[in-house]
Amino acid sequence: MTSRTIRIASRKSQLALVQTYWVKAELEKAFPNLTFEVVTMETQGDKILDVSLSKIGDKGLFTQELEDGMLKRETDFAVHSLKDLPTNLPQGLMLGCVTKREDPADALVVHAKHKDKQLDTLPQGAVIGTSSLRRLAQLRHHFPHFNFKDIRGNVNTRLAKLDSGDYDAIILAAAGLQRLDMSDRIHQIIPSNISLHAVGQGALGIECREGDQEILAIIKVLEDGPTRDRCYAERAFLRTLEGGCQVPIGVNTNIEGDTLTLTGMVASLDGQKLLKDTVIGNSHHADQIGIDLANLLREKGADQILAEIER
Ligand code: DPM
Repeated sequence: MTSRTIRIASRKSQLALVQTYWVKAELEKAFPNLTFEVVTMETQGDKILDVSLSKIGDKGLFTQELEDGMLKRETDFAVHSLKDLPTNLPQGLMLGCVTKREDPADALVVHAKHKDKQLDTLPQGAVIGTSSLRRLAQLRHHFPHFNFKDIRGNVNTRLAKLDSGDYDAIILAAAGLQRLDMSDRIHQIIPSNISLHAVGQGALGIECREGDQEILAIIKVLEDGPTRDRCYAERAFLRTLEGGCQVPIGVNTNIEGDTLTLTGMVASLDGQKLLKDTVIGNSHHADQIGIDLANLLREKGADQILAEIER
């Protein structure tokens, strides 16, 4: 095996660094003779903070600069939050590893003055911060009396905006808060019957050059089979619906033995239309399960809903 230094590409946010250094530490344990180095980069998504996520578009917003570096051989692999990784990757790159997933659910984080409240008891007109169209559509569907307001920035920035009184509550991924050691900020885990999570949420995706067997053999030791199968089904569902990371599409998966259950939903931005269905199949055919569910929702009108949003 190689004696050179293996370079790991990462974004600079605190969450990205926690995730990347976890991967580095695990690989150092597994391969004590190899040397790893983290190379940090800024992405478009880190730089443009005054524009709503859905308006910037989604083609590799948080990944492209890292991908360019790998293609130029400046780095060897990149660690991403899997939900930020587009379902179609640039030519020459591949998803080489999916790590064990944390809780994929969304979490409600409230301002201190609402510490005795839950989603059902927050007052009429409460200002809820999110820039996820998926969270927006589903919460509007169930709680049309809230006032939804865009919020951008990394997890720490968002928590600071909440604490300063700009919002009554915000919605964040439980996994991000857990990895940042801020589980105490999770006020309520939002049940999946109210908010289906994003494709890949809570798992890390490690991207590398296609066919780089040396790197693949290294990163594969961190792969979690059940998480991989679930996320492959979720990603096939999103890819088939041609949804990027900024569409009101949510999922939930479950795996027991070889049986994989995928639930997915597509909603209109006002939350008025919400299509949801479930496909169950063999986890060895994870992609097909995602494709089948996408086609099922298409028959019910998913394409019209998505086309309206695009306009
Ligand atoms: C993507 C979305 C968001 C991030 C859209 C979505 C949330 C944006 C927002 C694709 N990426 O979820 O529908 O709420 O305004 C992001 C987070 C994590 C990865 C933060 C979060 C950490 C959790 C994980 C931002 N990307 O969702 O609270 O690893 O899944």
